[in-house]
Amino acid sequence: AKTYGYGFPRLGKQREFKTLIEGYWAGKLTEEELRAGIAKLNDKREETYKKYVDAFPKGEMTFYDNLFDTALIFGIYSAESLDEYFNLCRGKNALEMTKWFNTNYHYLVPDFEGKEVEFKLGWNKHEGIKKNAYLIGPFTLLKLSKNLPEGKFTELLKKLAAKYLEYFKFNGFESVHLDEPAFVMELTDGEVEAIKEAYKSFESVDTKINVFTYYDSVDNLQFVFDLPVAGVGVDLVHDRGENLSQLENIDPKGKTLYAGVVDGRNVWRSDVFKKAEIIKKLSEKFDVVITNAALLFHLPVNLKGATLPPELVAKVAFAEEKLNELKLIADVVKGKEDEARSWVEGIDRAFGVRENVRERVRNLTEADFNKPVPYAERIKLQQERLKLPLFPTTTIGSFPQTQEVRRVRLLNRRGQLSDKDYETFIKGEIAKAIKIQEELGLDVFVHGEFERSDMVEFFAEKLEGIATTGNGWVISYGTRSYRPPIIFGDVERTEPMTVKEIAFAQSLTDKPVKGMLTGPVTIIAWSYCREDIPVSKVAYQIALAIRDEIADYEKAGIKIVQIDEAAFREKAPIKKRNWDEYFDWAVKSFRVCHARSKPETQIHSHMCYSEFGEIIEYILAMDFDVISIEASRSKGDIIEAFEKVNFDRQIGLGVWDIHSPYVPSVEEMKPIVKRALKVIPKENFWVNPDCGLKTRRWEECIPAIRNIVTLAHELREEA
Ligand code: THG
Ligand code: ZN
Repeated sequence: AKTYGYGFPRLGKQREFKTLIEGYWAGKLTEEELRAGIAKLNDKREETYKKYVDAFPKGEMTFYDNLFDTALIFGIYSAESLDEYFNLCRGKNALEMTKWFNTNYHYLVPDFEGKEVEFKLGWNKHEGIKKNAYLIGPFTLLKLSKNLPEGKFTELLKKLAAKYLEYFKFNGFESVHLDEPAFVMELTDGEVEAIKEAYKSFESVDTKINVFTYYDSVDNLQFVFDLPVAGVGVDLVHDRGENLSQLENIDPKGKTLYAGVVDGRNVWRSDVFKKAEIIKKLSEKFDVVITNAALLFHLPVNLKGATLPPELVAKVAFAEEKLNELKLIADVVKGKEDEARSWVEGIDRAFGVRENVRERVRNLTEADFNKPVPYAERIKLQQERLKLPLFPTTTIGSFPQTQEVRRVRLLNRRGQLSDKDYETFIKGEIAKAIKIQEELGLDVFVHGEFERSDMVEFFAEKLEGIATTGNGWVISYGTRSYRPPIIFGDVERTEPMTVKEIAFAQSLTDKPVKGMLTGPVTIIAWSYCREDIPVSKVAYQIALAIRDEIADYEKAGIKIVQIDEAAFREKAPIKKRNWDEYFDWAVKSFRVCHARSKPETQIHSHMCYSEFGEIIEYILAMDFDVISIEASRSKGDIIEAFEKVNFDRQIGLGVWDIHSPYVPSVEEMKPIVKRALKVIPKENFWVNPDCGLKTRRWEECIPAIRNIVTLAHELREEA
C-alpha cells in the first residue's frame, strides 16, 4: 500500500513561521523577504514529507489560517495586498476567531452578515500546482461560517461547489485534497442532501477529488463513498470504532480508501504491527492508502531536542516521527519488519506508576464528589466571613506579563539568575500588583501570576507524572503557539505548587486574595493525555492534587479559591450524543477538587467562551459558588440561558472584552449589567473583566479597572 501524509506543521522547528511573520509586522522584514522565508520554510516541510511518504498535499502553507485562505479563494473576502490580508486576520477589522472543532487551534470565522453572497474566483493560491492541491472543502467552509442568510444553505453550497469546480478547471488540477472535517458532525438529513446535491457538480470534471474527514466518525459513511469523488479519507483513531465497523459493509464504488491509522492529535507511538493488520484486512476490499488521522499540526515538528525522560521518548512520536510510522506500516505490510520491531519496543513498558495515587482514586466515595453543606448555606457562611459589598469587583487572575517579567523568567530558566533572586523579583511584582489593586479599590484581589508562563505548562512542571517538552511548540492561532505537556504517568502533587505566592500576596492586604488554580479538564485538554487508563481516572488524579492544594490554601488563611476550567466546553465531543459520557467525568473531577474544602471557603470557576447556553446544566452541576464568564461580546444568548434554568449561583459577567486593547467607559459597560440584571438577582452579581489580563498592558488595565470599580459604585447607589 502507498502512503500519504497531510497537515504537517507550518510553524517550523525554531518557530520560523512566527519569527518571519512577526518580523514583517514589526517592519523588520520586507514583503519579499517574508515571502521568500515562508517559501523556504514550506520547502523544508515538503522535504520532510518526501523523506517518508509517497504523496502529500500542495498548498497547505498559509500566512495565517487555511479556512480564511479558502474564503479568499472563493471571493467571500478580498485582500488586494498582504497588508490587507493581515488586516483581516488581526487588528481593528479582523474576523472573529474561534476554536477549530474540539481542538486548541483557532480559525478565522467567515461572516456573511450584510454581505451580498456571491461567490467568485478571487485569489489563486495554487498557481503552478497540479497534484493534490490542498483546500478546505465547500461544506466545511460554509458550515463553519456565521450569519448565513436563513434557509439558503443548500442553494449556497451548490453555488459554492460550482466555484470550486471552476477553480479546479481553471488550474487544470489532476487531483485535489479536500478537507471536510465537518462531515463528522451530527448532520441533519437536509445537510446530507445538500452535500450530495453540491458534490454532484463534480461529476463532470477530470480532477480526482480526495475528500478527507477526521476528528470523529462519519455517520452513514456510505454517503461519502457515493459522492463523485476518487478517494475518501477516514479517521480510524478517533472514531470509537464506528468508521471501522461501517467499512465492513461499505460498497467501495471504486474509491480509494485513505485509511487514517496514525494519530495526528496525540503523541503516542503507534503499534505499527496492529496498524498493518488493519491495513491488510481493509486491502481485501479496498484500494488502500495509509495515512494519518487528523492534521499533524496538532503535534510539534519532531522529537529532536525535546527535554523528555528516555523512557518517555521510547513511547512518543511527534509529527515527523508520525510520518515515519506511515512508512513503517507500509514496510510491515510488505513483510519488512526490523525497523518496525525496534520502533515499538518500549511502547508498552510501564512507566510512572504510583500505586498510592491509584489507591486514592480507587477509594473515592460519594463524600469525595458531594459537598455536605448545600450552596444556600455555604453562601451565608462565606458572606459572614468575606463581608463583600453588593456588586463585588475582582479580576480573573493574571496581570500583564511585561517584557521585564518575561525577560527575568528567561534569565532564571537559563541559569543566569538564581532562584533566590528570581523569587525576590516575583515577590516585588506581587507587591506592586497588590498596591495597585488597593489603590483601584477592588474588593477581591489576585496575586497576578507573574511566576507563571502558560498556566498548563506551569502546573505540569509542578506535578509528577506530567512532562514538559522544552521545545515542542504547536500553533494555537496565527503566530501564537504553546507547548502542550505530556501526561504520561500517574499524576501526583508532592509539595504545594502555588501556596507560597498566594500566601505572600495575602500577607500584604486585608482584602481577600484568590488562590488560583487550573482545573483537571483544562490541564488535560491542553496537554497530550495518556491513553492506557481511562481519561476519567487521569482527571481524578489531577483533581486530588488540586484538592490537596486547596487544603493547604485553607491552612494558610486563603478564603477564596478559583479553579479555572477554560477548556470545559472545547473538550466536549463533536457529537452531542457523546456529551453525557464526557461531562460526567468533567463535572465529577471538578467536584472532587472542592468537595472536601470548607463550606466557608468560597469556590470560584472561570470559563472563557460565550456558548454557555447549551451546557448550562452541566456547568451548574459543578457546584461552585461563583463563576466568571465572558459576556461582553456575546450579549443575548447568555441571558437566554439564564431564563431557561434556575441559576442560583453568583456570577461575574465580563464587562470588559480584554481581547481588545480598547478601554471601555462606565457608560459602555453599564448596559451589559443592566440587561443581565433582568434575569440575575443583584445579590448574585459580580463585576469583572471577561478574562485574565496577561496579554494586556498596565496602561490599559488601570483605567479599565478604575471604570469597573466606578461602575460597581454607581450600581450600588442605584440598587
Ligand atoms: N494556554 C494554553 N492554551 C490556550 C491558551 C493558553 N488555548 C486557548 C487560548 N489560551 C489561546 N491560545 C494562546 C496560545 C498562546 C499564546 C496566547 C494564546 C501566546 N503564546 C506565546 C507566543 O506564541 O508568542 C508563547 C508564550 C511563551 O513564550 O511562553 O501568547 O493560555 N495552553
Ligand atoms: Zn478566560
